[in-house]
Amino acid sequence: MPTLPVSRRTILAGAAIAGAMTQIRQAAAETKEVLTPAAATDISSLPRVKVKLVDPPFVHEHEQVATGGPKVVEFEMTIIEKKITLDDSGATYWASTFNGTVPGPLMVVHEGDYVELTLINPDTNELMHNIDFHSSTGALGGGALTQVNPGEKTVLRWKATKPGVFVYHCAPPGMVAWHVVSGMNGVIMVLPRDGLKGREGEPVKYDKVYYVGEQDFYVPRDEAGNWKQYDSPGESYEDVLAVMRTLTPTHVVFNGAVGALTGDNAMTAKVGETVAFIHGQANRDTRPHLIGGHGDYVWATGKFNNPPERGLETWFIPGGTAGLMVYTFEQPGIYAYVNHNLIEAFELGAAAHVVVEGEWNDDLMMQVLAPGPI
Ligand SMILES: [Cu+2]
Repeated sequence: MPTLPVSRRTILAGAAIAGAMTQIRQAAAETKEVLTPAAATDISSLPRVKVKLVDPPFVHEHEQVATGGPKVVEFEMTIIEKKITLDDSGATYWASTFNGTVPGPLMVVHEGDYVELTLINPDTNELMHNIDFHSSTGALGGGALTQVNPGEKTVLRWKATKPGVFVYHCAPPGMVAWHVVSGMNGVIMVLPRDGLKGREGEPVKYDKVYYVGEQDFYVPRDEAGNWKQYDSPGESYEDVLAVMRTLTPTHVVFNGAVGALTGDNAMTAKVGETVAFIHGQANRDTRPHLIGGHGDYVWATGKFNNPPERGLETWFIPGGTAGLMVYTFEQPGIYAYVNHNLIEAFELGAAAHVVVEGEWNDDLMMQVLAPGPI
């Protein structure tokens, strides 16, 4: 066990976690032994690219079809524990975040690239964190090699061998579920080097891409039914765990808060534009649906070695998975993009808007008679 400063996080880690910690460290040690011979691959000649991550729902600039061979793509993320506001009824939550946002930023690389992540846990934080990439291979997805206490940083490199959109999330021993439902998750997209393809091998290209991270939150209430407030993540831990164990979220939201992607923050598109929607849910099943539109190409479970489904109305994304839908807008208007458990969409918050400009097509739909007296 490492020497940790005595603080609440040590208490949270607790004796119950000691066993798991030992196992993880053994796994890390064994992984190191296994990895050492294979480390012979010389990547020193590969070009290095430094990517500046951007906040969701936006995605950093990237090529859809890769030019040149594999690269080492460098990312940096700082972990920030922060109190966020979930809605306008006063619900707040001590989120743990990658880079300050829920979800964490989307990363894009191509199959065969190396992802090199610098993960920083500033000493202003209270908790230990790490990162498990579902897209990586070995060592608990990197979780066993990236445990950082406040005041530490680490660098992890892994090869992107599986194409698809994949969840990444924090997974500290003994506190995995709590960190994941505290917002500490995101998505990485590993594109095929020659881009996305349909069932017949036709290229699938997008004009723009949006990234929606769906998050279930479990916010404690007091005896009077009011949202409880806390001064730190550690202080909220036991109460939040009690709500988590009911499996009944108080909030299911897109991008960290009710209304984060509606009104002035709505996504936008034009008629004729092809838009890719990446949707991650690190913990709970979901079923995205675009009201008034369709999923032209859908990788519901997000893995590009499988052919996409066509023309879907709703698609199912199991918890712990990211999916990709591509749609060419054919009509202007305000579309709602929702989790089609409509209670979760309209009562708990899982709804976004896409404002689409362009010419109305009467052939696709017209009001033959406006509503009026019978
Ligand atoms: Cu964490």
